[in-house]
Amino acid sequence: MATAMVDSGIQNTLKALRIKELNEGSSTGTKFFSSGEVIDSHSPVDGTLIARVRSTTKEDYERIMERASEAFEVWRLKPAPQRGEIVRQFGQRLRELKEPLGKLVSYEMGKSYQEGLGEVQEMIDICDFAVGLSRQLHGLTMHSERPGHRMYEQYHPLGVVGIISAFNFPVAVWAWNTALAWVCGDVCVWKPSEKTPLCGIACQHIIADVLKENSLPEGISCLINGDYRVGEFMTHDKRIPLVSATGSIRMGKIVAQAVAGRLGKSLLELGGNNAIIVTPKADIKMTVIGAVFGAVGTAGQRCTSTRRLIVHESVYDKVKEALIAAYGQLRIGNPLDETNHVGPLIDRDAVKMYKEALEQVVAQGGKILVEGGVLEGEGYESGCYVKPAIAEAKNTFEIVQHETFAPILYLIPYSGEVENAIALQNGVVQGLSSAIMTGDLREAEKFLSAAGSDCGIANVNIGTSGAEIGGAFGGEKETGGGRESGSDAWKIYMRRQTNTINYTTELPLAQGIKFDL
Ligand code: UN1
Repeated sequence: MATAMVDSGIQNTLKALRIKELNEGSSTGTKFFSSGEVIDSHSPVDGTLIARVRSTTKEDYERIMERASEAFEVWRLKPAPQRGEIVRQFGQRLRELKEPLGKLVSYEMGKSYQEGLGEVQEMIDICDFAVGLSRQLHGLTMHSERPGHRMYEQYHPLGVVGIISAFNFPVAVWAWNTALAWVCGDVCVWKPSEKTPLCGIACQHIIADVLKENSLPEGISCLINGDYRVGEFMTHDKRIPLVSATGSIRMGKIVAQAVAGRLGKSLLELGGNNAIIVTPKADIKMTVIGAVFGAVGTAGQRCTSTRRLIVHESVYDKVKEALIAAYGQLRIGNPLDETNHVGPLIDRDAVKMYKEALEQVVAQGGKILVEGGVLEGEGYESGCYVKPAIAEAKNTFEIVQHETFAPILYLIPYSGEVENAIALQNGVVQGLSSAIMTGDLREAEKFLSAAGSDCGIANVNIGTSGAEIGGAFGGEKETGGGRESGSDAWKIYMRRQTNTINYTTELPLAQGIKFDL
């Protein structure tokens, strides 16, 4: 049950990340091994069985939770800047391992090597952010209404944070959560997607080494593997005050209800149905670059992928033609070959959903502008490579209202003022990312106003994907309302305590209440 045969470049990558040591029953290579049923990790790049990983049983989970809880006792009392130092070392290790980890992300998940490296860069960036943050976990000081009293607030660690992440960002989303949670004094239990278990193991190895070198308990970072049933261990576990989950709206609703049922907190980053509005004042060249990268980058499998292009009728034909020409240039193939633009979808189930979506858009009255299809033949043996497609559609089509995790772009015309485009953009249940392409200040400001985009992210003259870590990341409506990574997203990983201290020999009551004995 050891690593299956893969080509030598990948063997070296696995070796650098110590994944070659994998064998049955010790899937994490650390003391936190799991012993449940086997999960196969197939690369969508070439269909190879890269490795087999054991999933986590309930007994394993209990053991891991014990270790996590013990580690929390130690970790929460370490001064935050010292916790930041550990995260700094982790970021340094990521710098050293950027290439092999980026390559594993590319090979196991299927995104381009450049995007794999970009994902590791996001991890490094959030570590840097968290290191600075470790000296800035500020609360406020307030004036007490009572004489001789001082009032302030402070933030304390929460405890064990549960992280459930998706296959499409198999390493970065974990880091957004852990880097912050760790400086906040929390310990983390992570369930990566069962579609990308090796990325999880690689990350666990990296942090486990850093913890060991610093004589810290490995329970600060724990890994569990498996499908939704393993995720349910955490959502139902009262010892986990916060569950951060990234995935589909369907999954998010289940997680939210389970966690709310025990009055825990959840941080949800769910589906998007992101649009770019293209007004008559748009720069068409910029629009095409932003739209094409947004729609076909990561083979349309980002939460932030551009799914809808809402184009003013006066520039509609021009934009349409430019897009068709650009799609004609796209090279689809092995994502480790840097000359290719589009890699495979994650698996054949995803291909099936892609095909169904294209059938449905036609059945619902849409018109295909750039033909899709599944690629066959040499280099496409995994059966996961598809052609990015464009369809003319109406916003109200049921399929357009739905997030299909595939490179399908819907072109939707609008007429009249920008308000009409904003109404279309907001006319979906999801609220993650949005963008407007315009050189007109009034249009841009309307889009950003309180009557503008209802999304968590609203960009001007930038596409919908590729957010930087410094801003809070997440969305409204059925995207779940959570915020991760930058700005003050750290606050969800801590509990706030208000402290009032009386330094007099009297005990005056607030609100002027008299209670004389
Ligand atoms: C996701 O798809 O879940 O903004 C995250 C972006 C990336 C993160 C996407 N920085 O496209």
